Amino acid sequence: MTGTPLRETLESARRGDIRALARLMARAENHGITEADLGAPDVQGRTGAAGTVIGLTGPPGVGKSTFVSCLVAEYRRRGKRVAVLCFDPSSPLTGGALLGDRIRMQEHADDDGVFIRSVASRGHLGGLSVTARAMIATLLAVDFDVVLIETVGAGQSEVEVASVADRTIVVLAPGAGDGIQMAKAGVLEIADLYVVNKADQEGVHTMVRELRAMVALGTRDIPVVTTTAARREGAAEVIAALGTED
Ligand SMILES: Nc1nc2c(ncn2[C@@H]2O[C@H](COP(=O)(O)OP(=O)(O)OP(=O)(O)O)[C@@H](O)[C@H]2O)c(=O)[nH]1
Ligand SMILES: [Mg+2]
Repeated sequence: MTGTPLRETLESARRGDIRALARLMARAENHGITEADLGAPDVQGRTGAAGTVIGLTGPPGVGKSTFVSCLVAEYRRRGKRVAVLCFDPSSPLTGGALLGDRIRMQEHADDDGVFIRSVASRGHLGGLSVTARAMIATLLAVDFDVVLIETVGAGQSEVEVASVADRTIVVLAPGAGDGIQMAKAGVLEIADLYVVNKADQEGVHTMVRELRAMVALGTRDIPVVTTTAARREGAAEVIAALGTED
């Protein structure tokens, strides 16, 4: 991006120039753009109503990416521009989960209103949240309506990402969701909404009951919604439960 001022590149990206957006995002990922850069009056531009940032986290394999793809489809149906960032804390060398993300979200590959990027988050200088913040701020600055952030596992990076999201969804599934381990890691506490995915499988009712019992002990009323992402069921209900509808 040498030579091209940030403001010009932002303008191009806003007009739908995908390569300009890709350049901006690479720069944000490499700490070449800070939130302060984007907040400066001369580059902030016309972003009046900022978009919504939704974080999704949960144990490996519960169907986060499959569900994110459903959410993207539902938001697109409502005319929203949607960006997805998948943060993978595993080694950049394995790339396994990143490949999985790509396959799950393939259906949106040709849609200009959808931007999807996987980020191998291990080894990021200055912590994941710095990178995440810069990338999210960039996406909001180019007028994406919804930014979805997927993180895997049950550790610190999830809690960090939740701190940059407006709403955080913890995705679980019967059998796979180690609730106790997640509770210990503080992951369950960051939820604004629980999604119990794989509702087509056994054990979903028990899991919902246990989560509701847990919620009842707390001070916040956190909705529990079941989904079957593999059958594209539940995204509209989740959006309604998030309360982010226009
Ligand atoms: N039975 C059933 N399987 C599902 C459902 N949703 C997703 N799956 C399957 O679960 C597997 C994992 O799905 P992913 O979407 O990759 O899960 P993930 O949570 O993103 O996985 P990681 O990113 O690796 O943590 C895939 O084989 C999906 O097809 C569902 O609603 N029901
Ligand atoms: Mg995934």
